[in-house]
Amino acid sequence: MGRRVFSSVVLVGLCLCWLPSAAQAELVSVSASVTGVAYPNGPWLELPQTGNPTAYLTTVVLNGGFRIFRYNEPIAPEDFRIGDGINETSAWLLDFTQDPNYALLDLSKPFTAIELVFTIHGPTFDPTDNVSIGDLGQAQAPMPTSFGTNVVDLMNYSGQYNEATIRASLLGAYDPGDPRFCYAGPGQLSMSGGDDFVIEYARITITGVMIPEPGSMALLALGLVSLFLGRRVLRFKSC
Ligand SMILES: [Ca+2]
Ligand SMILES: [Ca+2]
Ligand SMILES: [Ca+2]
Repeated sequence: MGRRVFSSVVLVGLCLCWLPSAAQAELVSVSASVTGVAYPNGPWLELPQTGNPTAYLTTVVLNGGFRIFRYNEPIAPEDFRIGDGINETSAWLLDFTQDPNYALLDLSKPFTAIELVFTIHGPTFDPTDNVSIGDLGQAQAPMPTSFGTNVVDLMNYSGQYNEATIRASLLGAYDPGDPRFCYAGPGQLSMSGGDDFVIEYARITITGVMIPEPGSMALLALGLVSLFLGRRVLRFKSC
């Protein structure tokens, strides 16, 4: 076997070894989070229990990045107290475009992992409460298992909360039609939760396929050309 043929065989061998790893997609993770303060140090607001209760429906108390309000007309004394973790709604916006890795995430391909982390406190735990993504509604929305930090795998949670629906929610725009909740454009998720807790922290981390960098594509093309030329040399020598 001549030296050129041997070199070509080595080249083809190297290319065959290298190509699968080059073609394999790399993964990238992006996160968005919101932080408030912990119960019972939250910004309680005591509204007077006189006057027109419906006027209170426009009152929003800010707890860091969380917006706390009474969803329905207040009736019980706790309804007039906003930020005490009883009978109230929290809303927040997760903005993934602030993560520098967001531009690297290929939104046209399914995500490989979606993790929700949230920390809640309050006077009385209610297992029927939930935290939801605006577009997906409260049906099957993640429910906390206890006060403190909850970690939820959202990839195949249930029903409306799966990879495809969450990715669609991230790609689209969501207008809640209610200024107390958060509008979410592309790259953002509008979330809310309630009604018997103060939320201190919320984060979603999404892992998906990384958009191939131009340098990697050029390298892949070079590998393919090398492979092609190597085969041409082998064929010529064997004639
Ligand atoms: Ca309250
Ligand atoms: Ca309640
Ligand atoms: Ca409740």
